[in-house]
Amino acid sequence: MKDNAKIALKNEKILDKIKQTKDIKTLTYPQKEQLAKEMREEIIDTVSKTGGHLASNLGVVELTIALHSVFETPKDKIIWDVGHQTYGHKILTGRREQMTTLRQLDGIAGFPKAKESEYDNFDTGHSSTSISAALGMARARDLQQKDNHVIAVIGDGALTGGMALEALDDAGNSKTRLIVVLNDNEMSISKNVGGISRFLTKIRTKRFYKKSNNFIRKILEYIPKFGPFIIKLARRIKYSIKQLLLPNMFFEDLGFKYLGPVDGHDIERVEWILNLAKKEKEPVVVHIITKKGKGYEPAEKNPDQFHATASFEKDTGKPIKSKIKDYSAVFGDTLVELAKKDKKIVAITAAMADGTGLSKFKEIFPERFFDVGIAEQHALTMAAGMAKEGYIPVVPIYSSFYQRAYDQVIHDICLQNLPVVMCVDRAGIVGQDGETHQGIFDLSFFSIIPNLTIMAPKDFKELEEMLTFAVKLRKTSRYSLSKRWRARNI
Ligand SMILES: Cc1ncc(C[n+]2csc(CCOP(=O)(O)OP(=O)(O)O)c2C)c(N)n1
Repeated sequence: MKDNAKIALKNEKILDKIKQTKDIKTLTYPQKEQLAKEMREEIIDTVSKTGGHLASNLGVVELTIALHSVFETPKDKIIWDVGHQTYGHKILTGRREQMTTLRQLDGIAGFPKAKESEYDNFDTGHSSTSISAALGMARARDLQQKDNHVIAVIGDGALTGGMALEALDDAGNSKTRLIVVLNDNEMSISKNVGGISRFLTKIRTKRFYKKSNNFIRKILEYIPKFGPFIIKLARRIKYSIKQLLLPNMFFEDLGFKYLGPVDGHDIERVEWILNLAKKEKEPVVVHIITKKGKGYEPAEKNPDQFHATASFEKDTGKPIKSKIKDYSAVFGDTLVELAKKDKKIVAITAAMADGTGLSKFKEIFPERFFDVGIAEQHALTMAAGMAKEGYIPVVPIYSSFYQRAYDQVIHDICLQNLPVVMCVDRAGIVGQDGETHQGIFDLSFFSIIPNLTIMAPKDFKELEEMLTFAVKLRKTSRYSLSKRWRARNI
């Protein structure tokens, strides 16, 4: 019996044997599956005590193992988009023992931190940055004639952010060697929305095309003389056939080679496709399909609830502390009451309906509710357009994500003096999510903008009154208005 197999039989944890990422490469596939199981158990155990991003982390366990198996990390650089899914990566890269300190003062951060580990190649936290950063690193690599790989791992939710699309546009055109792993679980925090999401669904459902394509090729290879000729001919017309079957060849038309989709929980398949990507000399998209919350029933059933969670009972998934009423909930309830009286009120979210307290509004007024994807810039300029046409757009966004849309606030809303009610959620210190999520700049950057009234409620009552005032002020004055509150929950 091989030594590796003995490890599993002795009932020892495979994780105990992983001292460096090189050790993962020596494992057999059954051992890697066992490793995935152990990582899941540790992630669930940690997050049940510390709170954190559970469902996204459970979804990428196999991908994390495959990435560290196929690539020479940290020489090859992995850039994790948003970075909320890096707990498994941290466990495998020397931080397993410290995971009990996750998201605590001086503990392990909930997002990648270069100062924490050489395996964290780029600090993330805000969405849709990975492809830009990876392309920058790939271009720098080429200028220095180095040969390492650069891999951006981006979710289907993060792909809805404008910056990701700008980066795809540039990267595809540049032909720079770069790997983009698209982790498609059909979810942003809630169900993913928009045209890109629909397009990905189309690819997923056309999987039969790829399978039948390979099958036909294999048969043709057995036919002497004519077989290879037909294959050659088929290759020539492949593009047009593909276009016929997959009308939206989005990635290939942008200049990427597209590989996939494959089951992201099948480590062997994921390694196989990553190895194919590794050989490419041009930018390539590797499309993997995963399940958010994989391996933990409560999270599989309610991936949105377990996207980010407070501490919970492991056996049931129930929260340890019952949720107290917070500012977001008061905001949501008040807005619903106001919207009942005024049909012009509309609510806009950038993929954060639950977090910003808009779930009730969405349910009661679906036709006046707009989830635009992770697209804060678009959300605000779209709000400006609606305001121009006489509507009262109310746009709650977390303070740190308002940073994304600074120009839209100035150029599209305030300079045109348009009445948009901008609600700044999670203002102030937010603690566990760390510096990328602190809501500490909003007062400084909002206070110098003309035509903007700022209010900061100190309690729930003031929040209700200020929101009511904001909506009315907008109807009687030319001033647009921003409202700000401190969150008690993170
Ligand atoms: C600019 C910005 N807006 C909003 C968020 C909040 N946010 C964190 S993760 C997430 C969803 C990401 O979805 P996806 O990329 O598909 O990853 P998944 O969690 O599904 O694995 C959102 C909206 C953020 N981090 N950055």
